[in-house]
Amino acid sequence: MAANTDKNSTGARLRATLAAVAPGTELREGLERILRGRTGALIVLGHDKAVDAISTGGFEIDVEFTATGLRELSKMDGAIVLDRDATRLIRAAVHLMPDPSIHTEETGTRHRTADRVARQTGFPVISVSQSMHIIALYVDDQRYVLEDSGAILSRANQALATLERYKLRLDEVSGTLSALEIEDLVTVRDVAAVAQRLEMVRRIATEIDGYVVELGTDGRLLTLQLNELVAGVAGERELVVRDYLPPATGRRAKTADDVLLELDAVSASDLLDIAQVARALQLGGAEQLDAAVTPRGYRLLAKVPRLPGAVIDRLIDHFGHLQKLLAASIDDLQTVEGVGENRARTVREGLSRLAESSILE
Ligand code: 3AT
Ligand code: 3AT
Ligand code: MN
Repeated sequence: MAANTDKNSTGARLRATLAAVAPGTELREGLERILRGRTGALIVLGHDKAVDAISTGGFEIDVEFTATGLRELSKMDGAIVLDRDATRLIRAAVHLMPDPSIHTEETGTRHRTADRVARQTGFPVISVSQSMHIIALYVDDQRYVLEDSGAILSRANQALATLERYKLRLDEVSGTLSALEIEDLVTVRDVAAVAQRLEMVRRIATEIDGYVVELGTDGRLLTLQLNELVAGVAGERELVVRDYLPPATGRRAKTADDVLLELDAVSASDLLDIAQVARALQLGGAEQLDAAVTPRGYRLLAKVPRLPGAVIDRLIDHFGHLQKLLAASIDDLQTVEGVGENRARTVREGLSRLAESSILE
C-alpha cells in the first residue's frame, strides 16, 4: 500500500484506526497492559512487502493475536508487526529502518520511527511511550493521542446537552413549518430556519459520532442517547430540500443531492446566517427571505403512516404540490397509479389528521 495523504481518506483511516483501538477491543486491552506495565511499544498495524523491506532482525512468530501476547512481546526491544485487522502477531523485536529523509517533527527514536513508518507504508502505527505514558496513533501524516474514556465522555456529554437544545429548537421550527405549509403561508425564511436547525443538529451529531467510535464499548449508552435524538433527522433534511428545490430550468439546474452538498459546505459561521442557508437551498439571499414559497409535500407525506416512498413520489408527480394534494378527494387520489381505495383513504385521513394537529398558535 502506498502512502496516501489525501485528506478525506486520512480522516476515514484515522476513524477506522480509532475503532480498532477503542475500549472493548483486544488490541486496546493489550495497549492498556503495556501502559500499566510501564513499558513502551512500537506497533505496525499491517504487513506487506513494503513493511518487510524496512524490517530487520527480530523473530517471525505469526501466532494468533492476544492482549497478553502483545504485552509480553513488547518487553523486548524493537517493534511488533501485526496484520491489518490485529488478529495475528506476525513479527516481534523488529528493528524498523524507514527512509530517514522522510520528514518528521517527532523527537525520540520510537516516535520518529512510528511517524516515518506510517507515512512510508500507509499502515497505521501505534506508539506507546514509556517516558510520557501515552498511546499515540500515526495515520498517514496525522498523529492522534488517545485519551482516557472519562475525558472523552465528559466532552461527549457536553455535546449531547447541546444536541438536546438544538433538537428542541428544531422540533419547534419544524412544527411551525408544517402548520404554515398546511395554510400555504410559507416564506423562504421559514424553510431556511428548518434547514439551518437540521444542519446544526446533523453537525453536532457527527461530532458525537466521532466520540462514539473512539469510546468503543465505553460509549454504548451514548450511542443509544444519540440515536434517539437524531432518528429521522437525515431523512428530514433531504425531504425539506426536495420540497423546495426550484424547478429544473436549463442545464445548470441543481439537483437535491447538489443542494445537500451545498448545505454540507456552509461554514460554521455562515450557518448562523439564515440568508446564507437560503442561498445554499437555492432560494435566493437576504432580499428573498420574505418571499412566498410552496412545498411539494414530501416532508408532510412522509409523516403519513404506511405510505411507501414510491407512492409518495407518484402522488407528488401527479399533483405537483401540497395544496393540490390537500384539496384532492379520495376519487382524485385514486387516479394515481398504485393508489387504490384503501390507500387513498389512508392519504386523505393522514393529511387531515396532520392539518388538524398542526393548527398555528
Ligand atoms: P510484570 O507484569 O512484568 O511485572 P509478569 O507477571 O509479566 O510481571 P515476568 O514474566 O516479567 O512476570 O516475570 C518476572 C520474574 O518472575 C521472572 C521470574 O524470575 C519470576 N517468575 C515468574 N514466574 C515464575 C515461576 N513460575 N517460577 C519461578 N519464577 C517465576
Ligand atoms: P519513549 O517515549 O521513551 O517510550 P522514545 O521515542 O524516547 O520513546 P527511545 O529512544 O527511548 O524512544 O527508544 C525506546 C524504544 O523504542 C527502544 C526500542 O525498543 C524502540 N525503538 C526505537 N526505535 C526503533 C526502531 N527504529 N525500530 C524498532 N524499535 C525502535
Ligand atoms: Mn526514551
